[in-house]
Amino acid sequence: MAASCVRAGRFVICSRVCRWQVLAPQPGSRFYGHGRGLPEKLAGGLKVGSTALNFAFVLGGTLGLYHTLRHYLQQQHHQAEQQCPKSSCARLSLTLYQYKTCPFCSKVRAFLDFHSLPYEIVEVNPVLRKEIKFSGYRKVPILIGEDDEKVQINDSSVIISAVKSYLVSRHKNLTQVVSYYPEMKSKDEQGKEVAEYNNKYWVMLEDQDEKRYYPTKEARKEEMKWRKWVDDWLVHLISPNVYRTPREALESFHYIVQEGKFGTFEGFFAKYFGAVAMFFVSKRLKSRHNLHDDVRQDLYKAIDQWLAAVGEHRPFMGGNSPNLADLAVYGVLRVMEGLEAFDDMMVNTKIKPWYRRMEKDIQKRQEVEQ
Ligand SMILES: N[C@@H](CCC(=O)N[C@@H](CS)C(=O)NCC(=O)O)C(=O)O
Repeated sequence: MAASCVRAGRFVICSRVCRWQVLAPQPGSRFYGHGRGLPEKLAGGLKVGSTALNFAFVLGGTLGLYHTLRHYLQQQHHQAEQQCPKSSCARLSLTLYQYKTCPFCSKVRAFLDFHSLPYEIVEVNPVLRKEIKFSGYRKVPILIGEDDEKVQINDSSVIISAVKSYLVSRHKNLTQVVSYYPEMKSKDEQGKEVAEYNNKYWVMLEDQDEKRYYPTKEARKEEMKWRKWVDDWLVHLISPNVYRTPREALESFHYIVQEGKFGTFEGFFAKYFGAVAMFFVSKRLKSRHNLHDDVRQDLYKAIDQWLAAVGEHRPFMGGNSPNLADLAVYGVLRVMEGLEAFDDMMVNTKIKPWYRRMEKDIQKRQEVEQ
């Protein structure tokens, strides 16, 4: 599987990726009492019979109560969902080794933020990568987790599945959970050794929890299918789109250098040589993945497929709250924020409402935690 970062000698050239958004709390009411105040407005501005006024008052009050109660119950549900049933969870510390602009890393951050898990970030220098010298696995993201003992977790999807499994498991510590995702070495088309992981889209659940997390078998299957789609397809549309033209490639690298960890010379080199190299690499990726000449068409088509899968009857694929597939799609797409490809996607597809809901949902969960 081709990554969105490509090595050119000692240099790693990555797709322009995510702006790490600090989800600052926003002022706003927590209560949705839409009905409150309605009778007063009616009485002040209009001549209305007392029966109608009473009716409006009762209706307004009921609606207000309903929305307040619903919001309260949703919060309770969220808190119950996030509660980790083991004492070791209180000691859990997490460190994420990342490139800020890598889509796989952004996916992991979206997941950790959604679950309001605190974590430290170590930004890796993409040229020397000495921050991950300790690791035989040479890609990012890498997550180091420590509850009872320290454990290294490689690969974005394994990280997400393993940490999710750990959060819901009643007895298992992180090391035990990670052992369910064994590494398998294989060779890619070029004969290069690559690491793959068993069960990487599978969240390990005890029988009694199964229904709580996945109301139906189809819900679990659907989540896995679309998480895999993100890794196998969506992620490969990012580089060809953000390096589509020399101007876009330069714009992307300007952002990468600004956000990443580069020395002065490295930064200069990365910006100009990286942009040129990546422009050509993106053309190679385009043919490797059989993309249209106009790569935007593939991006729009992918978004349409995703939205069709979510459907119109639910806010997220996960129903009333995002599931792991929603988080994966969101995590990957947001790496294009601020770039032309992102703006084009917003204008030429119907992704905006879902995307904004995702932003809001993650922000809301962080506010609740504060
Ligand atoms: N399957 C891995 C892919 C990770 C990956 O390709 N990461 C890129 C950064 S975007 C990387 O570290 N590349 C460095 C290299 O290939 O040397 C995942 O999901 O985490």
